[in-house]
Amino acid sequence: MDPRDKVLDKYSSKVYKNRKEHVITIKDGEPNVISADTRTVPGIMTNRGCCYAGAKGVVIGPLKDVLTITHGPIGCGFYSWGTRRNKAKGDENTKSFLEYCLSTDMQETDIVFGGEKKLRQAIKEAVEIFDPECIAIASTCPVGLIGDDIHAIAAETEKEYGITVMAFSCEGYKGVSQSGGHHIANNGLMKKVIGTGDASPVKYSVNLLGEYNIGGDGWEVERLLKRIGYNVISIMTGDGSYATLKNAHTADLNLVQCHRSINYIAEMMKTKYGTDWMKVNFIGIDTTKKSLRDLAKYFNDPELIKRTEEVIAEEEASIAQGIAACQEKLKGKKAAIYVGGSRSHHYINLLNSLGVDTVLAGYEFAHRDDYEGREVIPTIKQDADSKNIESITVSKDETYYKERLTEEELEALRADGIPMEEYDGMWADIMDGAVITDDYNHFETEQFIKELGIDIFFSGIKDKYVITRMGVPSRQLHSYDYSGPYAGFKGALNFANDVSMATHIPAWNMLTAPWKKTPTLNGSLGGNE
Ligand code: CFM
Repeated sequence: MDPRDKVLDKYSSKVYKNRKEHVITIKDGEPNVISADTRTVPGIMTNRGCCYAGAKGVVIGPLKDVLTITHGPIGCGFYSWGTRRNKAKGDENTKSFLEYCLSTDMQETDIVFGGEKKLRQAIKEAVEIFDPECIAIASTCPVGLIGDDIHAIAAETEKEYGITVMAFSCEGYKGVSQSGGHHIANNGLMKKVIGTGDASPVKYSVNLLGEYNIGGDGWEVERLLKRIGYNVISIMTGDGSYATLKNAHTADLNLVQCHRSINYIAEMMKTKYGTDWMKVNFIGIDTTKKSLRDLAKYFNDPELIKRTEEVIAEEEASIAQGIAACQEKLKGKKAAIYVGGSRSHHYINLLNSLGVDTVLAGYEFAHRDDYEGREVIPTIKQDADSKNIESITVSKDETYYKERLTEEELEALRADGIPMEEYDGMWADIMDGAVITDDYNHFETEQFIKELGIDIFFSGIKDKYVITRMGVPSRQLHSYDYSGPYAGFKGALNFANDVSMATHIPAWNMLTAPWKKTPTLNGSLGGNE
């Protein structure tokens, strides 16, 4: 039996029927269709988060000058406070509230009699203490159940205090994972923030979308872009701000790093403001080089193209020696990558360049297009859960709409291999024979470690210590443990060093994990064990 069949064989027939669509082995030349973005089988220890995590934790939370109030019991606010390493710095022009955790701390009486009064009071106190320009209200489960009208309160308090108040009905139970929360947050930013600024457009300007500055990734990408001569108008949303996001519509081009969490804004900005978007990947050396070159080709300015090559040459030279040393140590190793909705794909190329094969990969909450490519979107069936997430339509903005490149020019770029308004899925880079598990769980993690002989496992805090206790090195790819940045050239070297260290710590030679000693078969022969 191949490893996939062996693992799935342990499930009951009912669970097997579901999981066989989510766990597949990649075969060359096959369409390799996978089931994704569907409900987890009850009882399975999945690694997913909730809608509130996607809206508040991922997209809204990193906006440093937005004061986010979690409307719900205290646990939701507390456990989403400071746990994701989306770094940010305030300065003389922009306040940063990221250190704070604001919650309405709903109690039983609020659930019985309603929490609206408490929310109004919380907004009043927040305005008095922090004097923010923008407040975000993020609802958690009970608010949706008891029906507090957070949108009415947002409209009221907005008038009362003369600031922007956004309300997000991102109750945890909505949709099947945090992915629904991304969509809700994207809609809110589009409705209330983007396009409300009055800055004048500047030359060679870009927004960086789907970059959350985990471990400083966004800062590293911004440094590269600025070195070449681009103006970064806003970053969505790592170290991002309400102040800069308001003027995002003035940028010439949107660069999309994590399409899963932010493709909605990219598409809506194209319709509303005519902003073109391009898929980029600043994780990996070859991919960073390609993204920078694609970007230069979009603007098609000889000076920019020349500067791009100079920066690439300098940056690459500065890491060459370090990368070569790591390649020596890592060649032939086998990796597993389980992250949320785009990183599992984004890191494959970087690992490849270090000589590491990804033999097992999966996402927590990706949609089929993240695996199979954007072109499958029209074939994805809507179900009751996806219909439960608000979807908004936008139209051309009378004042700010501007066509950047013509459709013919965009087609010519596409023909040149530049991903304008398109992206590949994981299939484009994963090796034949790799096992893919969508919405992965603890059971499969353990079983595949045993079956596939994994040398290094990239995932998150929830499974990190299960994996290390099995004697397998583990690095967190959500938070980068305490390290980073991993983006760009210098980031690639940080990553290579961290992986080399993780796999070469002498401690691994001093222990044999229990499962390695357990016989796979037990039996007796002639009365002897
Ligand atoms: Fe995008 Fe992310 Fe990811 Fe994501 Fe996330 Fe994250 Fe992630 Mo953790 S936005 S989909 S919801 S790249 S928090 S910065 S690492 S699961 S793969």
